[in-house]
Amino acid sequence: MGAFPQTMYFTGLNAPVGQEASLKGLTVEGTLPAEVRGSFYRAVPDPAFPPRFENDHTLSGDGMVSRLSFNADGTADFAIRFVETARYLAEKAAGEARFGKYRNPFTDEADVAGVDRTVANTTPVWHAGRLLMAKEDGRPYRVDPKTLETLGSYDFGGALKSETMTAHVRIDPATKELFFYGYEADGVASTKVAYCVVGPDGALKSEQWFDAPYCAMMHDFTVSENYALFPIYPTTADLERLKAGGEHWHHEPELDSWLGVMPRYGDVSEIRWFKGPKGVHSYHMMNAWEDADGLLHFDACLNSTNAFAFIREPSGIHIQPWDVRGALTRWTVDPKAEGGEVTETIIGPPGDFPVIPAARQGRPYTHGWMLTMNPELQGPPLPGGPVGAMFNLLLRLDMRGGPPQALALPPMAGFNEPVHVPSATEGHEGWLITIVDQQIGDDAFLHQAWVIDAGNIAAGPVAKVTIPHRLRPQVHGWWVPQAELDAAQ
Ligand code: V55
Ligand code: FE
Repeated sequence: MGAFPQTMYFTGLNAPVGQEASLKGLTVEGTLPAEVRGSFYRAVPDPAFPPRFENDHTLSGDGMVSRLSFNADGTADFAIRFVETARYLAEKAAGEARFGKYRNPFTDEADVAGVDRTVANTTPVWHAGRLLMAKEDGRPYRVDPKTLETLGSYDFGGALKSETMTAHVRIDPATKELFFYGYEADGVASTKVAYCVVGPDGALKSEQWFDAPYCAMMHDFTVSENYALFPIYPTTADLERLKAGGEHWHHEPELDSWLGVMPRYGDVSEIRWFKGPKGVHSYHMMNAWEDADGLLHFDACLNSTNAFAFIREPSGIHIQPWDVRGALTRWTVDPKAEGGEVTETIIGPPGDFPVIPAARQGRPYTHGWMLTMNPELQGPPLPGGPVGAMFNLLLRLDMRGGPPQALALPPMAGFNEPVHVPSATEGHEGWLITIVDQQIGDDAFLHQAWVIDAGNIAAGPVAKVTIPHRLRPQVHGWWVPQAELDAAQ
């Protein structure tokens, strides 16, 4: 096997790092709020070996789990380790990549046939005292929250039937239940979706299977107080294409999108399908909530097509990244109706990585945060991430219609998705922590964690921690308060 492809997915900020590290006692500049005590976990794809296919991309990278811990004494520690998946271990033993294309097992070498091929690279999920590294194409891997040691593939103590668990879960703030689903639940390109509810003790209480209208990339979903909402966008998989060695996903602009809605403790036979516009796509939802009239609102970072060029191109969609249209978009339905069409309202700017306070999950909410591109930036954005450019504007959106707040970065700098740290002070919106990447020379980067007052983001960071280790862009992160870590010992 040769070198890494010299494409945007493996160069610049996206250049593979693959170094495990443990760095103690990092200096915190500024004033770290006393409430910011705990660990910020991040999922970082980082291929241990050059891929077997030139067109490989970010989403195939081996999962690394990183931990930035904010200690009682006001210092910070940083650590990052590979998730030792069956795939990572098999390739490490071989000394080279043996698995083929993204989510296409038919392109793997024969000696790894049947080996779990997930790379656990998308979200560190914390629930019931367990840390799970999740990716939507397989079951998660459990890791030790202190040492980051891999504890093995996790199936809820043998209870989970689905072969997959999404990287986007929802935790009800009142019941502390974990709601998740797995799509392609019984094999690649299947329409089977498993809908699961886990009790606050971590026990899988229910797993029900249903058929999606077609096999779609179901990256995220939401729950409201009373409903579970499954969006279906026309980025589709096809078994024959996979067998022929093709790509897992093609985007199909002529297909309808759908929103499946069911009572969240109901039976999957109660799912009602509401039709949305053709050809649209969203990776992430901000929230779903019910109003006083019983209408159900579903707020997503919606785009006119799939945001990833490596999905558009094989689909024959040849447009420039800046020609992808997007907006924070609300779909409203009457959940008591037998079906119908969604009513669409534009409620915010283009962008992605929506964040809300965990306490407002599934409830009416007054504000949220997201990332976007600064239209006024005088200079280039920082190339990096799966789209090819890092977001460079952090927004606080007022969901009641007030003006947004913004925090802009200079040219050649980018934000990773923030996590929200709640505040115990009445009326205080808490804190955001985000890794900011800056290019400071040829292949030289500065990586800092910024702690920002969530209600006053325009003021800039109140504290910064420089991480003296080369960091690749993260996918998602999770904040775990120190008290929860201590309780999980
Ligand atoms: C995404 C990320 C993935 C994936 C599918 O960001 C979609 C969206 C990091 O892996 O497999
Ligand atoms: Fe995601």
